Amino acid sequence: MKVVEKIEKKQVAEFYRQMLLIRRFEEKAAEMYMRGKIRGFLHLYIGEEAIAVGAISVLKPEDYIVTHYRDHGHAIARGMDPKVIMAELFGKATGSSKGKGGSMHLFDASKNFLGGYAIVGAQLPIAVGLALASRQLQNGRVVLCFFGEGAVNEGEFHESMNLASLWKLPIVFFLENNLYGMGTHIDNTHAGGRDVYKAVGDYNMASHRVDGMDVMAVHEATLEAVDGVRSGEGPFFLEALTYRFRGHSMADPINYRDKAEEAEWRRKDPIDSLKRWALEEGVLTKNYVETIEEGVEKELQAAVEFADQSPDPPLDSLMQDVYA
Ligand SMILES: Cc1ncc(C[n+]2csc(CCOP(=O)(O)OP(=O)(O)O)c2C)c(N)n1
Repeated sequence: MKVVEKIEKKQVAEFYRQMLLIRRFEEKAAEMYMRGKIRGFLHLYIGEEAIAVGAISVLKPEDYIVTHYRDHGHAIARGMDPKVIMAELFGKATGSSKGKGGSMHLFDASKNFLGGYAIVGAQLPIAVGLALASRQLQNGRVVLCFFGEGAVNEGEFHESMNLASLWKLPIVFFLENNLYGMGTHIDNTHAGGRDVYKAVGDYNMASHRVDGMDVMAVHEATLEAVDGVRSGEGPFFLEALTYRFRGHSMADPINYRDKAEEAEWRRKDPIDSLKRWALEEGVLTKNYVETIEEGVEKELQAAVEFADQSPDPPLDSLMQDVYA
């Protein structure tokens, strides 16, 4: 665990609470999917929690977040209510998009959490547009845009890097490199090798790689990146190395990965690592950790009950909020 000097105990406890909330939320979601309560696509973020929590902790409320379809972690770290997210997954009228968006399209304008995009790389030009608006309006807002390594071979990735750098836009591009795009390893898809963060040097953009399993390291790296971006230095590219512990989606039996590789990454579990470190170093007491864990369980129980008891969207809302 990276030792970050200025971090307070309160912040460490909050990192632990949020990461655990995301992990348990998704375990519950997987269970509800198996029971047929959640249908359609469900992509779990389990294993990658340190990134959403470490990075989003740095933002101000007025900053924007745009992300991909593996979005539950980002939404929870941004403070969206797990009840409302679970209801959205259940397709209920009380969900964040009245049950019409589902898992891949979480959205909350009041928190400047602007989605949840299912098309790989589609969030990048949207994020660049938001950053351009921030610069034109001079409102000091920074955009944090998450994507996977599958997006870096898309044309719009390169267009986005180019314009963001050319126009010195206030945006942090955050690559969550979990090594696999669906069933394919990065070595079989990316000609530029494993050091993706170095490639944006060609766009004259500052970049850095961080351990995506270490919430403290992610927090510190994002803090530096956001500070520079906010002060007008232009965009920053951060790459975090991570691993999704589950399949690409609930439908993926993961028969393309080496079990020894999986076991090695599981040993780096970001939640276990933080807990072990915090207890060993006396940053948090066992009692306090247990109180956090109980709180998370209660919150999730309430979320599932809320989603289950909420009404379906009424039939006459079928054509509402539909743009054609
Ligand atoms: C433009 C486009 N091409 C293909 C797909 C199908 N698809 C969905 S997810 C995915 C893999 C993306 O992998 P990555 O960006 O590494 O993110 P991860 O799922 O690993 O978080 C693909 C190919 C899509 N949704 N959009």
